Amino acid sequence: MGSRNCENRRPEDVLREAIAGGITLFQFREKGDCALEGTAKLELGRRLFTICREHGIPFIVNDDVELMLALDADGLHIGQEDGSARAMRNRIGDKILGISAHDLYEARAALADGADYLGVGPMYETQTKPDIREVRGPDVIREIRGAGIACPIVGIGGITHGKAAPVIAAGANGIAVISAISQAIHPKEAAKKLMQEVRSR
Ligand code: TZP
Ligand code: MG
Repeated sequence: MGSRNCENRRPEDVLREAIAGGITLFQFREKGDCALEGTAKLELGRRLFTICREHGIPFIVNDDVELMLALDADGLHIGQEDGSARAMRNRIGDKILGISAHDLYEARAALADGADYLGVGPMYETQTKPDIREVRGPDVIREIRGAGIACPIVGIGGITHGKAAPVIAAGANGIAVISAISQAIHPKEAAKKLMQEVRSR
């Protein structure tokens, strides 16, 4: 999540509520129209990182290795269009490296390049990311697991209450969501319900 995903609320408040609702990891993803840049992005990242630290929640930075290193965050997440994964692995040492994968081929390549976990999606249609690839649903995760890949996997994309269980049933360890929590009227309750659905599998 980033500031653009929080409508007219403070991202700090949304994050605090999400943590109170039970999220286990946070990724700072400052993207989209009017996304913060430079010092403003760094400062928001630092404030959100501090909140995560206070609650023992790992803090991952999306697609900005300089920011990740500047904050000394817990890890970096990159997509298929974000440059050489192997080069990123070398730059961040033993920090957590997450890579987005859309199919078995990309999953294998990501692990060969040093990914610690995979974000697989889009599971469902979503308004949050305009340039998503084809929606292939939880079956992609089933296919990746079927090939013997055992690393941590989170499903992502359009996951809302009622749609998390099929993602876990397909073999994911968890789910990554933005709008289902950040745009909820009550982010804490939304996180709690999603967590219950994940844990019920
Ligand atoms: N990558 C694939 S779908 C997506 C990203 C970052 C957006 C996820 O947001 P939402 O609101 O949970 O669909
Ligand atoms: Mg990216």
